[in-house]
Amino acid sequence: MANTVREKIGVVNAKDSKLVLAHMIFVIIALALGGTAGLIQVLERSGYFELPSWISYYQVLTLHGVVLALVLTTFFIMGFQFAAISRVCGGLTNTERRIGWIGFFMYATATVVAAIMILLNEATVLYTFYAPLQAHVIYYIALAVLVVGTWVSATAQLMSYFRWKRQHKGQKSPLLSYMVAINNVMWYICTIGVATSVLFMLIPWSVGWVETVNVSLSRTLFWYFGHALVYFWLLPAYMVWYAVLPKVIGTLGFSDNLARMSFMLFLFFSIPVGIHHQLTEPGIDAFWKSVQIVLTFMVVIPSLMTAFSMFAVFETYGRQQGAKGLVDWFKKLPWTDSRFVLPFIGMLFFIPGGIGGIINASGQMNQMVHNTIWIVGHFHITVGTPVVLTYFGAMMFLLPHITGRQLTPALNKMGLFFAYTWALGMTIMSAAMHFIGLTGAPRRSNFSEYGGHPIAETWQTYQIVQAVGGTFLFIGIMIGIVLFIRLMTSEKTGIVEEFPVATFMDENAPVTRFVENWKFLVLVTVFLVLVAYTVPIYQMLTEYTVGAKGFKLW
Ligand code: HAS
Ligand code: CU
Repeated sequence: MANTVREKIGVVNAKDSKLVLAHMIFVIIALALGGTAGLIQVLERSGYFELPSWISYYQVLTLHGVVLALVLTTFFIMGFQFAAISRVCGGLTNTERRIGWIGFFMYATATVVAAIMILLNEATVLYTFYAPLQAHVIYYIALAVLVVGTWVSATAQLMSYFRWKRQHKGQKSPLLSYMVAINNVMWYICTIGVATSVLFMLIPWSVGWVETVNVSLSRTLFWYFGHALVYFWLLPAYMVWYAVLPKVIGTLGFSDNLARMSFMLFLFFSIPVGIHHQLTEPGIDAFWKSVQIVLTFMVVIPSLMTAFSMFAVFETYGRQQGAKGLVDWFKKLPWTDSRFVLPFIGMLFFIPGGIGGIINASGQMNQMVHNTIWIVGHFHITVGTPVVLTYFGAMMFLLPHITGRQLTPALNKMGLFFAYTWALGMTIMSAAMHFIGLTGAPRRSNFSEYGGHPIAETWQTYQIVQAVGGTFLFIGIMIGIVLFIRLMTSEKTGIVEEFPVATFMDENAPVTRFVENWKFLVLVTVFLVLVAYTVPIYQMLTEYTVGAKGFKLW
């Protein structure tokens, strides 16, 4: 189809589709690799399986974390954001697309190099690469290139957004493009932390130019980035919830303005909260920990706004379908549409996921759960289900859309199976993790009987339950892989699968001005970062300066 026609009916054009597809192929490979690594871990932790001596548990764990939490997410996010921008801003220009390809090649190459270093056992430092664990310098360089690559792609997307704004002076920007812009601006600001740590601390230290590294500082710079990273994962899922799902089920979105407001709050509050990952660490005053705890509770608000909006959309839809009682609307939802069911199951998981997050963030309760497998349970029902099932829900229309194929009834059904198997496996696995975490079972650890300790003995049954859940999950992943391959290769019928984009109940209401005033947005964000981080970082540079030499514990 000629590009102009495709644009008119709101289709990602053929050239942009190639760029998106290149990203999505990495997503599928990452899912296969990471899912296999995950299966190996639950089996090893059950005590009934041991890895051969040439590969260690921690190497597999590093691969699992990096490939799923960093690679799958990054490639999906950048690919989806390109698709979304292209869809709503009338296609990328040649320059924007070229910049997008440069970004893609940077993080694609970096990913391959990083994966090789992990497989060579030169970077068994887990996905958080905490110092003083020390990886090979090539691994750190690969991470730096990966981050810079995402900056390049994000720039192409922002160019597109600002071009649209210039061409449509005085108009409200398309919601999806605004959301992409917010996520990218947040990404620029938060990645400064990890880039600083990698470039100025970890690389010189791993090459041997300096002997020691300031552990507190490097971890603080990591978490300055690391918490915002979890929202970088989450926001594309929220883009789908706010701006795609209402159209999928056939109703209006609740409020365009509310959605923008919630994204603005994410920009403000995603970054100055990283210390909630360091509540048990020395070298940070209790006062600054509590400041960041308060800010963490602020970042819960936009998620509650999102929950409210989604309930409103679903209830309104159900009542349009004739639902009468208090909860009748629930039954009227389109339970046979995988594009709806996948993200919806994600939302259900996010209710306990979010509650768990609030528990983690509550100062004293963090003492109980920190460094236990409860945390692993938490992130499997935040990033591991709400986020990725929403990504896969989007794949159901995106893959056929960009390849010119169709979401056939059979493939749709497979999508439903995929969703339910995942949900079953994840419920079993994450429940077991939460329970034993509460009695102290550690995270980041392979099977151990802890010398026959009576509490450790009570973990054993749950670790087997965990393995059963993980196995179901793995089966779900295999269904997903087959499904995605079929979605990209099924017959071409000439019909373009829709990329649904919602309109809103307040579609014609004027947009609140400051929400798109980027100077104001960046200023507030930087101000909050300075409030939260200036003193703790100053103290690390002047008082808590003791350095550690590198350790290779593998
Ligand atoms: Fe978290 C640790 C606090 C959200 C991911 N988190 C982690 C780690 C990861 C992670 C990966 O304060 C481990 C890092 C590591 O390796 O060490 N987290 C929070 C808080 C939130 C939160 C307060 N986390 C997330 C999200 C993640 C994620 C989102 C990934 C995408 N987290 C923490 C803390 C730690 C932590 C501490 C450190 C712990 C430690 O000690 O190490 C909040 O943002 C949560 C707010 C969410 C809600 C839920 C809203 C619900 C919605 C769904 C509505 C449902 C509908 C359907 C509409 C309040 C939007 C309903 C329909 C029906 C019919 C019922
Ligand atoms: Cu966090």
